[in-house]
Amino acid sequence: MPLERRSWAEPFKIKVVEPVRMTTPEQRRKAIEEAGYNTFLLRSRDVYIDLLTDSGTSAMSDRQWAGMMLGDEAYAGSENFYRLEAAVRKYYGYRHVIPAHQGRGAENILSQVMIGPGDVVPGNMYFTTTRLHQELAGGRFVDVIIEAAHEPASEHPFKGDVDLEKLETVLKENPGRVPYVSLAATVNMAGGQPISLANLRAARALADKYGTRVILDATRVAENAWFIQQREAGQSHRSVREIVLEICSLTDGCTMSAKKDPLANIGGFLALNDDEAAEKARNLVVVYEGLHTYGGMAGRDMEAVAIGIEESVEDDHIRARIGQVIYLGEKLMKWGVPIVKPVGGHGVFLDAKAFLPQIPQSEYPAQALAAALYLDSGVRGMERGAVSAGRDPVSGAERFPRLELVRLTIPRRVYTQAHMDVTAESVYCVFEEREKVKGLKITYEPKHLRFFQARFAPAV
Ligand code: P61
Repeated sequence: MPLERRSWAEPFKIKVVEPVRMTTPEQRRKAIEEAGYNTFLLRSRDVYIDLLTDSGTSAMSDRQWAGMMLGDEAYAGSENFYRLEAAVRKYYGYRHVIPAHQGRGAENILSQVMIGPGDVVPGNMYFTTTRLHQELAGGRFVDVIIEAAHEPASEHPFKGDVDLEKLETVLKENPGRVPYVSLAATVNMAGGQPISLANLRAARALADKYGTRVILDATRVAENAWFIQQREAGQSHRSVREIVLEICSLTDGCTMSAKKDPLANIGGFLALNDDEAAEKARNLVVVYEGLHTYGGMAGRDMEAVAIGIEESVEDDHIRARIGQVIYLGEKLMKWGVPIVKPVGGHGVFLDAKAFLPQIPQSEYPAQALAAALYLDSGVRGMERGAVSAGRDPVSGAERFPRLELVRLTIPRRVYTQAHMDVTAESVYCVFEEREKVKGLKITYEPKHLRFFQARFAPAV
């Protein structure tokens, strides 16, 4: 057999390990019942391979841990804030940096500063916390992502792209009522799908034409930059670092959850170029987060974020990070398991509608599939379908999105290829027995972001 040589391996070696626990089927049955069939309500000690999220679950580098010892825990003017500010300016290029405890803290401040009652916010697909803060500020989110984003089987290379006609219609029909265009890189709810530079430039031009701003959700911007490098014409010679800087330069500011790309366990920030908006944000941050030089983070956390930002834009890092996600996705595709194509940046998304066609969307097939996968092997994924979409704030009716997915999210630098193999095998076992999986009904539903705490029981 000819030797097939891999072109890359992880650009790190492992220095510290954390034991994980295997459980028996009976233990898992009891645990998922106690959790009301909601993987968010499982105790992590009952989870074998935790693919709930890539948020705050990264393995920090030795440099980041060393940086934690340099925490300047001064209430005001911490040295680490200035290190964070310098990193944001250097790698993302924004002028003003307002720290926040995590992404949604930044979203709250941004929404309160920019959105008023009756405003309309177009964007490339909703994200749960982002849309909720826009709605709580009186705005209405309008989805202007391309059609292909809603089709799991579409192989479009940039499913995060904006439908420019739809965007222009929203801008034209709502003069003076669009505070900004809300663009994410990569698009989480679409399956970790990137936006192209060409499309971002065109969206920017439309925003300029109608006199509004573009705000980026930069949470996974380095992952998006890698896809641009790999797939967009004329970009293959550029570094991820250069592309990240260009993406940010096409926008007026960003919100960031530093728990993702920047490889930290907690943290976030709002970054803006506009002096006046930044001044307002700096004033509001003291109400909700903390002083404007820590925003809810400890000094040591800001240091970890500053170092993590630098590590996150390294080509070798991103290649291995997304390479691992693609490894899992390709294995599942080879076995005929329906997933969102192309494989996304931060996880593999199972297409629950195609996986479990016997379960109507009103019985939450993705929720049922996430529970079934946990029962099989202790692998924990997350529902991203009707439960996550929640209810319309005005009518109260459930919003049934076209995508009904289970996300298997890969934490950065945490799991090995063997963990990916075990995961793929478990998904395949559930797939083989898919007709046995039954639908669910809600037994408890909280008002906001219901997917986090809702409880379920078998529908029949
Ligand atoms: C996640 F089930 N994401 O993917 P914060 N923007 C984007 C995010 O992905 C994001 C935030 C803003 C999480 C955690 C999470 O419905 C959920 O630091 C693109 O988490 O506040 C977070 O950043 C918010 C899981 C959030 C969820 C909301 O797992």
